[in-house]
Amino acid sequence: MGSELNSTDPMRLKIAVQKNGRLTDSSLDLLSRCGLKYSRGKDQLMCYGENMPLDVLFVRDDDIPDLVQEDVCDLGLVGLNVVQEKRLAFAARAIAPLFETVQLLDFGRCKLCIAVPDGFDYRGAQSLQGKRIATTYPHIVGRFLADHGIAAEVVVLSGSVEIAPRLGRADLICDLVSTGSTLAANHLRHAETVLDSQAVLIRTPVPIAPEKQEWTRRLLMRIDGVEQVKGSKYIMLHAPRSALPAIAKLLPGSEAPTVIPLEGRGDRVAVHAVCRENVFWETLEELKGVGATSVLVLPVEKMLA
Ligand code: PRT
Ligand code: ZN
Repeated sequence: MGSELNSTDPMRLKIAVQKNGRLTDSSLDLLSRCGLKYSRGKDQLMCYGENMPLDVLFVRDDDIPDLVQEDVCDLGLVGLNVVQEKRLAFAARAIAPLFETVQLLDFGRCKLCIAVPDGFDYRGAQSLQGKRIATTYPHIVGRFLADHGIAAEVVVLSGSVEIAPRLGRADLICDLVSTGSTLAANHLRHAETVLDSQAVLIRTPVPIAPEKQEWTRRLLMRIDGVEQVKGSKYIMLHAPRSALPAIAKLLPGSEAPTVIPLEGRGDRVAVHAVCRENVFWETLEELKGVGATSVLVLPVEKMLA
């Protein structure tokens, strides 16, 4: 009861997260990695941050930009596809969008694609002329058609887009694809990518109440820190000083490694570096090839620039 009262406190930050879907686990994992402790009951619509003045609202992903637009939430975690569709829908109604993308996040990757039935002779956007395209993204598809000067009919569906051609409701579709297995199972094939999508952090461009600004700043910095270390590795090795230029070339995305002389080992030094990309066995073998020994690769948990 106490937490319910507190969670409507206007001085607490609110972040909208998908309630139950593909983005839910990764969104909550991101907030946990930012240090948020919360308790979530089954079917709960809101949960109260126990160690930060931050509450999580669980909603359908399509509602997330609206909640930020209406100032119910300060922040949201949602697919770029949803953000773009909403932005174009607002533009069509001459409404200024009150949500802006702060950061791309390393999950929820997919592509919004035009897909055609097997046997459809697709030769670029011109092949869409006069066709019926089924989609749940009418504004993005409308923009794509307008950009290519194509007149086609957009058939708006709320789901199961992939079966529209078989049902005779459309000639082809525009839908999200990740592995491609849904397309294959429905005898469709990728023809064109309309949008590369992934989860994004959105926020209101309206100035946040001064009482919430400090925690907004801290949370955004932590999210940035979590995103930066995803896939990053800390690498330690010993090598001859003369091999340093070759080692710098081999270490992916590393900046200014720390070089420490090794007591009583003449020319040999210890090298410590953060690599912004994964370090593969091939790289370790090449490092060995230029004289590196005692190579250790460790995961990076947190990073504050
Ligand atoms: O109930 P709610 O409205 O919140 O959920 P939802 O059903 O609208 O969304 P959900 O959970 O399916 O997806 C949420 C977000 O995840 C999307 O807006 C995208 O940003 C992202 N995402 C990533 C995907 C996919 N990958 C994806 N593959 N969203 C949907 N799909 C669907 C696609 O529509 C198609 O039906 O998966 C099928 C294709 O997958 P493959 O692997 O067979 O190619
Ligand atoms: Zn949805």
